[in-house]
Amino acid sequence: MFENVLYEVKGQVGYITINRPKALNALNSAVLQELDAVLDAVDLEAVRCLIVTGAGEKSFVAGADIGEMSTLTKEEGEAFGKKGNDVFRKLETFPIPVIAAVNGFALGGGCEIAMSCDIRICAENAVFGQPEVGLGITPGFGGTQRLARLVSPGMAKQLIYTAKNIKAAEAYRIGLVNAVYPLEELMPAAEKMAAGIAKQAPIAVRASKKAINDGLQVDMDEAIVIEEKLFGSCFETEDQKYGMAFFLDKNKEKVKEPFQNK
Ligand code: DAK
Repeated sequence: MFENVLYEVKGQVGYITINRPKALNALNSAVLQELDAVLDAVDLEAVRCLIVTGAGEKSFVAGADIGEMSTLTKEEGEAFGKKGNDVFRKLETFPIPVIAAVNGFALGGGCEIAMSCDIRICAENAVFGQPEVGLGITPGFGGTQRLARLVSPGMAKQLIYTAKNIKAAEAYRIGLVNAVYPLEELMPAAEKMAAGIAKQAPIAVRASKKAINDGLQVDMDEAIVIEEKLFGSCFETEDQKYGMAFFLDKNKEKVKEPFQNK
């Protein structure tokens, strides 16, 4: 359907591949536009988890497209930033979980798109960083906000102020990624995790994502109310009735059926 962003569904998992390998998958307006359209096209009845990765073996996303950005006026810069921020936020608040499978460079906007996903795993060749201040700009796609929340404010400040890249092992040590794999094992690991998510009760998974995301924006008293409401809503689902009835059924011969997403 598109050339800069590929989308494929296998089973209950959707694969989004940023596909500009000649520019190390740098994000230009066309990529951002296509990513937005791909997210709008995801069939949420059928797909239960997304995996985002980069085409080729060298790069996940090497940042926003510096060539395109270099000539922007203040107004155009704001419009480009908004386009990116809107689509990253769409990814972050997407109803189903999104796993970033980081296969190489994740710099600037690349690190930022990975941080907009729910879960990050990476290959041993991954390199993370926010090099923007070396280009005379601040991180613009949420890097100042998400990195500080994901690692620690002190570590985020160090990475952003020094513009220094880090390798996979350091990204793991500071909690930016959940796991590191040899490159050839990265996609199988992402697929295994996605399949593990897809077989759980989908409405409960979505509600858990919403509870975590929304709860992190407010204080604990409000957050716990958000959880209570989403927890309560699960009791209107057939999947809750089936899941609990299956557990309580003492017939050990019975095989668990897939959840119906109802
Ligand atoms: N943009 C455009 N092209 C890029 C690119 C990028 N970010 N990164 C790589 N490329 C292109 C290279 O220009 C080269 O193209 P050709 O010369 O072959 O035509 C091709 O990809 C291969 O790259 P290299 O030849 O450089 O490959 P190497 O292996 O030698 O080096 C590298 C790989 C990733 C270390 C290097 O390419 C590199 O340093 N790239 C730039 C990384 C970077 O600085 N990324 C951060 C970009 S800044 C905002 C919104 C968003 C942002 C900021 C503000 N607002 C408006 C609010 C975000 C900013 C960023 O992401």
